[in-house]
Amino acid sequence: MVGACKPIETKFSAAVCVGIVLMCLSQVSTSLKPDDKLDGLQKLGHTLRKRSVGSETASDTEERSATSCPRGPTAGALAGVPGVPGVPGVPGVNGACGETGPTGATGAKGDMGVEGVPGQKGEAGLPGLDGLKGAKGEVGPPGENGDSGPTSIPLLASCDALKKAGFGVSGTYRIDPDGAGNGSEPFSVVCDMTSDLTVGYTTIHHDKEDGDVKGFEDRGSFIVNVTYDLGRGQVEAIKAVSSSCRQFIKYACIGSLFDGGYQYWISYDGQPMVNWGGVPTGTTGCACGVTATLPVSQLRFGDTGETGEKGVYTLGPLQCA
Ligand SMILES: [Ca+2]
Repeated sequence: MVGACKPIETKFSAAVCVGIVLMCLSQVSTSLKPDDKLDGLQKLGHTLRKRSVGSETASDTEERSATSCPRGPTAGALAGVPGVPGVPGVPGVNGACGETGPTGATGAKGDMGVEGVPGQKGEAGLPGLDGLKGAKGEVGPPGENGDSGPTSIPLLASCDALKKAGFGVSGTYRIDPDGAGNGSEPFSVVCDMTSDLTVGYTTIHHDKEDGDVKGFEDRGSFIVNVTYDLGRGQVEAIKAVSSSCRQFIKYACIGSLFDGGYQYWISYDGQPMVNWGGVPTGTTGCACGVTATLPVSQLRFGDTGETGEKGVYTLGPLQCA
């Protein structure tokens, strides 16, 4: 605010000048009492004369500087009452602004602000990693004793032999048809213990139990090769200790000739067999139920090449007892 600053010397000088003028006016009013002034002259005459000589130069100077003041007896003015103080002069003009002061000291630390509003909830984080595998648990208490079953299954020659020995549950058993320590090693077979009351059937499955026949016209041109679960040596060993074997075979056809040599099967020894049944009434089994010819090694079909001609075959497992 430099512009607001004014030199103060001007105001001070004006105040002193006005004060001098008013003091002179008070001397005029005091001089209106001539008796007091005359008495003063008589009492102080001698002294006044002595001083007037020595101070003549000063008196002349006073007259020139205050020409507006009425001149009275010098002795009266010296004896008069002191005048009233003059009126203060007019304030002088503001002085020039001073130089910028040094930087003040750092103020004290302010109070702590108001607590802020809580922020919004953040997004869900990524799923955590899988935990570490837990430690191995303690060993549990021992279980209760089971029922007393057959302590051991005897190694017999066939399923029928096992059935006769009291094992009536169908399932997988180990047999040794040619005897322990003789011929082939023992092997596992499926035993059918329930399809007959007294007979246990050693059952040998294969890979062609059923299928469609279509698109082959010539006699026996549709060929189905049958592969059994047991090798030929094991099959022969089973047949050797069995009194008979059976295998279910069926062919259902539409628009296709069954007779005439179009459909036949190949025996285990490679002979074409056309006897699909035709057994006399009252005879169990079929004409093909001859141990020497079973099992079926191949199926042959034909007369299914024209529109509306088709067939379905079914071939069961070999069962011997
Ligand atoms: Ca053996």
